[in-house]
Amino acid sequence: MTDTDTAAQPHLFQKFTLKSITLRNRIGVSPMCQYSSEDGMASDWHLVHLGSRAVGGAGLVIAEATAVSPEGRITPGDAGIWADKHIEPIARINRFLKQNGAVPGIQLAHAGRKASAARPWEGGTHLADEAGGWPTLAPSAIPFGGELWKVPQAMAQADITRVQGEFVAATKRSLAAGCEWLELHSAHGYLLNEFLSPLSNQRSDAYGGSFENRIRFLLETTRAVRAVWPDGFPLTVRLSCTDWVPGGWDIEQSVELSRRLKAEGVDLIDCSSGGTVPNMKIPIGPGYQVPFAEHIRHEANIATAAVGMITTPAQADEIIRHGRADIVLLAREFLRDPYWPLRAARTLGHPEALPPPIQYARAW
Ligand code: 531
Repeated sequence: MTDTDTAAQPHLFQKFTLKSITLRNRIGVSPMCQYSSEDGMASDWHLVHLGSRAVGGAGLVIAEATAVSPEGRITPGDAGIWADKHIEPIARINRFLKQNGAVPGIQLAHAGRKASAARPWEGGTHLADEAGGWPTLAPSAIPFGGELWKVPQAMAQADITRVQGEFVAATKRSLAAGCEWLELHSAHGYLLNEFLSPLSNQRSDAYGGSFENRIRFLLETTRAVRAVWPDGFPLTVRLSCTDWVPGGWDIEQSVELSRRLKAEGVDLIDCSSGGTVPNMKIPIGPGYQVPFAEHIRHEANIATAAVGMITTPAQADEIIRHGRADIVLLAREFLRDPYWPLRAARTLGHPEALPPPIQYARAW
């Protein structure tokens, strides 16, 4: 190792400040459904699942897709934040995350036409109402298809207004629970994403048809959420940057939408893809979604997160070093190793970039 090597901190371990919030490094835990809640409640599982990744050195820990209403859950086991009783269990987790150096985030979600499904390990297919399922909502009465066969109810204006109110109420509860980073889930074919894509939105009113109309539901929801979420706390939006289907939503629409979201006070775009329709042909490979984060960062002049098949420290550091994204979010790699950031600092030759918790120091 040369002097130059030791002098230069890996880019992955540089601090990142967004509004009044500073992450200790560029590594975040991507929201990952645990399907382990009863009546939406966060449990000891969530404390250990999220808490161990803060102990492992993540700068940001985003709690899984958390439903703004019972109807908005993907499965009966989803986490939720539709009632005040949900606040304290999340607050307990957030206190632990902060004590261990991570910024606590939450992803607010409504599953739209993909709601009312069995947990993945119970088959993942739609549940009939008699089998513990419930009626679903979407921009248009078009089923997702395949095993998600339920025909959703096309939302009336009253439904649109109610769901937007649910996002606002969920935002206030997130704040009360001590969350400092809030993400709206507008990807993977869930409700907000369903409005964006012409494949799932075939409305003929002000919320469908043109690009301007399809983005209206998300922009209005964002505006309402931003109004109650503190200016100093980051508001982010996860997008599926492309449907991977000709004639569907694509990266250029995502760039223009990102500009509009920035104007509404969104601070970062979390760049994912797919999930709007079944059986897409996706060129999956290491970092396959990074080009979306890079393109949006440069074209819309907004901070971005890269996510999807990011696994090695060198790969993650390269993404940050070359300005392809501001942060990386890891999902499955964090399931394999909650201490990934501690290991990454050592693999990159800079153990000083992330000291271990004092209790673990003799092992690191
Ligand atoms: C995986 C997924 C990724 C990309 C497109 C569609 C699906 N997901 C995402 C999830 C839940 C489970 C599996 C969420 O975004 C909530």
